[in-house]
Amino acid sequence: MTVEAPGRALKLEPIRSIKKAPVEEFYQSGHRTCQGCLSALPMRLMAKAAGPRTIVLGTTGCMYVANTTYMTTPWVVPWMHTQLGAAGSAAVGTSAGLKALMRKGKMKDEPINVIAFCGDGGGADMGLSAISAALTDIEYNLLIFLYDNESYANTDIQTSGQTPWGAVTTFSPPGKKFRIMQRRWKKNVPGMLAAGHPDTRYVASGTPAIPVDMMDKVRAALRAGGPTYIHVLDPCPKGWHYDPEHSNELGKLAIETGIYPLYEVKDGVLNFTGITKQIAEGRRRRKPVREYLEKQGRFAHFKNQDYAYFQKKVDEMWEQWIIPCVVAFSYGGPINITGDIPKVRNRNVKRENASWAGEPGHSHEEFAETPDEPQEPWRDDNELGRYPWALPSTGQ
Ligand SMILES: Cc1ncc(C[n+]2csc(CCOP(=O)(O)OP(=O)(O)O)c2C)c(N)n1
Ligand code: SF4
Ligand SMILES: [Mg+2]
Repeated sequence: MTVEAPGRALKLEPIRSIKKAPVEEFYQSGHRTCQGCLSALPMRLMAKAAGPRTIVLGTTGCMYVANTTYMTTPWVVPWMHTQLGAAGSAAVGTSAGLKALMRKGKMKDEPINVIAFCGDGGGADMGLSAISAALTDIEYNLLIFLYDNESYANTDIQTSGQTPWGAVTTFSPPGKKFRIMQRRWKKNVPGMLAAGHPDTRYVASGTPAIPVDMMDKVRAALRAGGPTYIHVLDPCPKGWHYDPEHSNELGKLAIETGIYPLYEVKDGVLNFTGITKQIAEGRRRRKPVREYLEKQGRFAHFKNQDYAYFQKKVDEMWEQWIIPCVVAFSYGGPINITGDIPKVRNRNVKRENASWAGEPGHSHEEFAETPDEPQEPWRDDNELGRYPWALPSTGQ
């Protein structure tokens, strides 16, 4: 059953080509983000796609602090800061407030976009429950836009639930005893939110490195009505340790290696988009994850077996998850129900499509046979009894 969200959604047509993107900017110069910051770019693209009838709310983080220094702001549309962790509640409150004012005739009854952005720390960790609650409030039109720079960047790059396995942060420096201090695999937030909120009409993943895809997803979310969610991966030169000129290249490599998939779930139907769609349909091979990881200083301490472990985990996402990279388990079956069994598309991606197949230097099996370190990639002393309980906390 689809319940219409009261209030109209703006009719925003897909952009489809960068040449057809609106020229107006609603997030302008005047911000103080680092050079090459791909968290600022999605703000600009999101505002451009949404247009002038938009209210933006944002939680504490780089996109608050660096955007509101010394009484300056790049926001041309109305913008409000909200607490770290409060994107979901601020979005519901604003949307509910607008509806009430329109119902009482205190303001013109017209469709207005409500977009609440949050970082990975504020959204994927601290504010996850508020986002989840917002995604069940189907009577409100709102978009939660999570910009994921894979750390608590504003407070000097602490580990978040989105920090990749093995990455150096100020909370996870490699040491003499333990080379790998960040041993948690990145939380699958868009997949979790899509799978867990069946009444939400639109959930998508994107990156500003592929701008038209991202802007069209913003428009699709705002058109859909009801509560919606978009997750965007944003390379961060400061936290990921690379020259700012490579931001776009890294965003694209995250997709090409299959580490970060592009997709949208619209009214309960999942579709991969862009490069991810080509990989899922067997028309393109994933690049080895090493091509992405070795360009970033946060992985500079990696040894062969660390690259191999990372590759193995990404291969699992593609080859063992019931919907590759989206739903994080396989199925034990059998099902014995009457009626139509929904088709699960794009599963069982052939192993020949794996990035490293046949390419020397990238097979985790190859390295596993001749390890230059103990088998457990996170350990240097190979004393099983001391992992992981004897370790100090790595943060949060
Ligand atoms: C309740 C609360 N706890 C801690 C802080 C300190 N703080 C401000 S910004 C920030 C980092 C937020 O990380 P993220 O949401 O990922 O945004 P980013 O800085 O990476 O853009 C922290 C911990 C705060 N402002 N409020
Ligand atoms: S620390 Fe990262 S996210 Fe923050 S402003 Fe700099 S590049 Fe952008
Ligand atoms: Mg962050």
